[in-house]
Amino acid sequence: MLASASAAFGNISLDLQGVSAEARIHRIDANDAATGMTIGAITVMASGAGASASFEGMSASAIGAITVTTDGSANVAFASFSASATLGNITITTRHSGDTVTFTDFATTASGRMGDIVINATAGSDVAFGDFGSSGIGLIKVAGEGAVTFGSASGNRINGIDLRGVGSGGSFTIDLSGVSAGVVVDGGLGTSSIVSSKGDDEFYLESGRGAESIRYQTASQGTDIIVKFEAGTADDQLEFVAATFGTTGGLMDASGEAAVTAQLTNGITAAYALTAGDTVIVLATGFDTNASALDFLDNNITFKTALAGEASMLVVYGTGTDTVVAVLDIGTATSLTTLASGSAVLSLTQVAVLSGVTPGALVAANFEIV
Ligand SMILES: [Ca+2]
Ligand SMILES: [Ca+2]
Repeated sequence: MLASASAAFGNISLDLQGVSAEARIHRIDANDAATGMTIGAITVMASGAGASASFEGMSASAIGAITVTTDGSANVAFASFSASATLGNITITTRHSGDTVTFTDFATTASGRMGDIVINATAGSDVAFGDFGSSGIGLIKVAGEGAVTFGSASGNRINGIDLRGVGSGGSFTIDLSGVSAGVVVDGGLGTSSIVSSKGDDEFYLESGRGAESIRYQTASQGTDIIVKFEAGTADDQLEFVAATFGTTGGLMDASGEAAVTAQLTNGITAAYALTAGDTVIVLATGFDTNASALDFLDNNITFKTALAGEASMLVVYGTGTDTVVAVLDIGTATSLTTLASGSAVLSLTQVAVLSGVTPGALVAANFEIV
C-alpha cells in the first residue's frame, strides 16, 4: 500500500492467519506537525509460519498504540517510522518459538515522547529493537523466556526497565549510554547486558539469581547503585572498556600497559607494591569518604614499573557496609613509581556502589575488561 494523507489516518488493523498470509505497508507520510496529522492505533495479529507483516516509512505528528501478537513462527517488522510529538505504547506478545518481531530506526523528535514498551516473549522467539530515541521514553517491561534486544537508546530519560518477569532462559540487552538521567532497573532471572546511562542508575537484582553484565565505557556514566550484586561468581559482572574508560588515557595495569584482563590485588591495608598484571586495586581498609580513600592510595601504592604518562586504574574500597568501585585517574607529565613521588594530579571517581558487598567478596570474574 502506498499512501499519503492530508488528514489524519485512522486505525490500522491486520489479522494475518495461515502460512501464506503477508502484508506490506510502505510509506504512510502524515508528517505535518503544524496541522497535527496523526496515525491511529496499529494492531497486528500474525499467525503461521508464512505469516508476515512489514511496515516501512511511517511519519506523523503522532502515532497511536502499536500492538503486535505473533504465533506459529510469524514475522512482523517495523522500520523507519517517526512521530514529531508522541508515539504510543508498544505491546508485543510472541507465542511461539521462531516468532520474530523487529523495530528499526524509530524515534520521536527531540521534544517528543514515547509510551511504554511491553514485551512478553516466549522461548525461542526474538524481539529486536534497533537504536531509538525520544526526549522521554516510558517504561520498558519485559517478561518471558525469549531474546529481547535493544540497540542504543537516546534522550533525556527512561521511566524504568522492569525485567522481573524474565525467566531463566530469557535474555535482555540495551545500551543506555545515550540516556541523560539515571534509570531504575529491576532485574529478572535471565541474562542481561546493560550499558550504564550517563546518570546515576539503580539496579535492583534478584538475590543469587540472574546473570547481569553492566558496562562502563566512558568516564561520564554517573555513580550507579547495584543492589544484590553477586560477588564471588562470574554471574554478575562489571565490564569496562579499557580504551575509553577513565579520563587520562584508558585503563592501565600496574606496569602502565593497557589493561587486558582483570587481576585483583590482595586486600591492601598498608604500603603495597603492585605486581605485574594488577588492574584492580582492592583496599581492605574501610573509608568513610572518597577523599580519605584517595589519600590512602596517594601514600601507599607503588607501581610495578614507573608510569611513563597518564593512566587510569580501577580501585575497590569498602565503606563498612558497601563496596565502592572507583576509577583512579593519574595525570602526570613525568615518570613516577609511587603516587606520592611526583607531580601527579590524582582524582578518584565513584563508578558504582555495590550495596551490601564487602571488597573481599569480589573475585576477578566479577570484572571484565573489554
Ligand atoms: Ca550510569
Ligand atoms: Ca545476578
